[in-house]
Amino acid sequence: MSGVRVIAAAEPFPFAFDRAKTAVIVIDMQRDFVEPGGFGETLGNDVTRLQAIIPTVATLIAGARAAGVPVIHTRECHRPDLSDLPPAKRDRGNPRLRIGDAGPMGRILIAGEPGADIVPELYPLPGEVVIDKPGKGAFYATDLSDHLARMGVTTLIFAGVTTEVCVQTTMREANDRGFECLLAEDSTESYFPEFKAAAIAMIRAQGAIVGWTANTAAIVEALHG
Ligand code: TIU
Repeated sequence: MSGVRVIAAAEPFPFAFDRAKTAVIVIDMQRDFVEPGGFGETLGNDVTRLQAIIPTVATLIAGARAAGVPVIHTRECHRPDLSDLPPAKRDRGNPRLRIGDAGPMGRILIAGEPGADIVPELYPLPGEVVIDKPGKGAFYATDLSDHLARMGVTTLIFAGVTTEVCVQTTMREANDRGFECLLAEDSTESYFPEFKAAAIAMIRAQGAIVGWTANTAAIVEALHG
């Protein structure tokens, strides 16, 4: 279980990590972001781009589970009474439905509603940590730090949506907290391909200023190696 692995093909240079101190964190693979009628679509986005990565994320999750590497899941969602939803977030933009409004998958981005849950293909197993978060970053107003400390995790492998919003925010938060961060390039997606490309470039620029990136197949191979 222990032992250092190396992903030679990682960018901007090979990524070494201890499998025993690593977790995969899957950001916000919720129906509200990837299915029609959810939050993402009400913001005016084409959600089919995000649906396309589900099989690849499933491969990453399966690889982690088979290697005994913990998988952590996050969900961006709010309390039913909206007490954790600042007006600055609710009133932003001009969506067809705002957070808390009733949509075809229940109330938009509200904990416990069908739309706020994780897509069935990537559903957490019993015992896996699931973090409900009111912000874009997964550390803000959550107990994620406590879980990672308890688990002895020092390296995080990132997947999920969207690359430049919740994934990048969480990766930056993790980087500032001292975690080694690797993004699975083909297990993340954005509504805007140019934003995904830019986020990946800025994460690994300046000698991995935020972290590394690698393909899911290379990551899974290293997890098993
Ligand atoms: N999870 C996440 O990225 N939340 C967003 O609102 N993303 C958008 O790109 N809108």
